Amino acid sequence: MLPRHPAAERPAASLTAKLRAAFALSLLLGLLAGCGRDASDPVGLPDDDDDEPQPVLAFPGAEGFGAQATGGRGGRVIKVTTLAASGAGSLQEALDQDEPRIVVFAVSGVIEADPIRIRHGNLTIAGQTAPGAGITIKGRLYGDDAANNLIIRHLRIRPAFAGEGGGSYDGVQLVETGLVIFDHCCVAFGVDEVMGIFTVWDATVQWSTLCMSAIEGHPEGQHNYALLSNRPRVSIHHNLFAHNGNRNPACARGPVDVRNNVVYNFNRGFIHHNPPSGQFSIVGNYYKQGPDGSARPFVFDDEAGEGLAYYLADNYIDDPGDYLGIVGNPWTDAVYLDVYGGLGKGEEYRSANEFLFVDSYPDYIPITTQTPQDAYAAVLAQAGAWPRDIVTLAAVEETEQRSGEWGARIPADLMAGLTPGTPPPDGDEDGMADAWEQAHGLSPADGTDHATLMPSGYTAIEEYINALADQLLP
Ligand SMILES: [Ca+2]
Ligand SMILES: [Ca+2]
Ligand SMILES: [Ca+2]
Repeated sequence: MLPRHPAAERPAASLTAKLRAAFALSLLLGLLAGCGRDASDPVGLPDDDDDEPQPVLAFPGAEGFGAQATGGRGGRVIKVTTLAASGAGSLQEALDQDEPRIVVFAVSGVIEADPIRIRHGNLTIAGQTAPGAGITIKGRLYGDDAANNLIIRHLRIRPAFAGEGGGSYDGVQLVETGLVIFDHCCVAFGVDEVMGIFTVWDATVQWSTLCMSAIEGHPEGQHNYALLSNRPRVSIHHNLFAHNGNRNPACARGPVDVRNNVVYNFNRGFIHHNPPSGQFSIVGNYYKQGPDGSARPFVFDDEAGEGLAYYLADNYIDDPGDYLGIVGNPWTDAVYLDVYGGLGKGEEYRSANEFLFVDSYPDYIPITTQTPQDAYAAVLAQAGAWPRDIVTLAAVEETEQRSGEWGARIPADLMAGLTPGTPPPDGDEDGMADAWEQAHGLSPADGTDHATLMPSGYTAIEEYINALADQLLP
């Protein structure tokens, strides 16, 4: 199951086949590590078909269509030791390596580089390892074609575009890429979109913030848009979209799952910009009107491709004076129609029943679904990269207080309020702290035991970085 190079329309492998592959991988990793756990040591792997374990996901808590990314699992651990834009020990140098790799950080602060470029896939970026202040890229994060299989966590992307001609200037932009999960990332100040994932499939964007898109610099004029997607199998859940006028998100090719997001101070919420096809679940989202924009939650264009169907349920609209409460069926909700007009499509495209993607797509991991009110509280409490920076804190506070305004409000000091720390001792330089290794039966004098398969089914370095991510959350 590693490395994996998914093709755009490749049928999903069966879960059973995946688990067998995982089992084979575990044996391989154990042998490679040279210090495999005792054969009798339970590793949570199947001993017969009736006793299959839970699949090992990108990380515990990964959900949706991108949840089974493996990133750099089993590969090299590369430690970023400088905030320099390039050169020895830099993030860019780590991204330039063409092999499975897990990138950890011995520094925290601002990396001023535009763009930072992901040149090869099979990559995990573990921003949660950056001591004290996390990592902010002052610039864009772009990927090359076919840089497949990415796990990106706890990273802030804060580009600062000036001038004109920003027609394709996004905060994050991936192209022709499959199997991607963004978790607890903060992206702001995009000129075209905050996140351009137009040609990305098998993808999840979760627990992230997409905020304060720029209102200047685009040839079409004001173009403060959030997220654009035009490939199938995309999950967008538990994110904060704040101060983006449009594309919150824009997705055109189902299956797409847009669930439990908070959308604040917007003109249009979910929308198409390309002929749509397939199934769209739009469930449990919270749409909050702000000072700018008309706060129209659903905008479906008049084109209809193969298998087009929408399932809308339990979406909350907080638009004082116009609409306050859950909209069940917007096609028949007289108040909704009066305030926001039609949806752009007839009710014949509405599905009365929820799509059970898990039945049709074995790689799909169902999203833990909350009420929109609970999702609102959870997203504002937890979304984004931790520790939160001044930009995310402002976006969250303004969403709570129904304040703020559109535009890229780029602070002079991106690290305001944050204090870089020092990393814990890691004598063997395998990315895992000495003390953690000792507490988990590993050797702080063995620089190769990061690939040891742990009882959880994750490799040791993954278990370490996953624990660090958990510890960051409030
Ligand atoms: Ca774009
Ligand atoms: Ca170590
Ligand atoms: Ca070690």
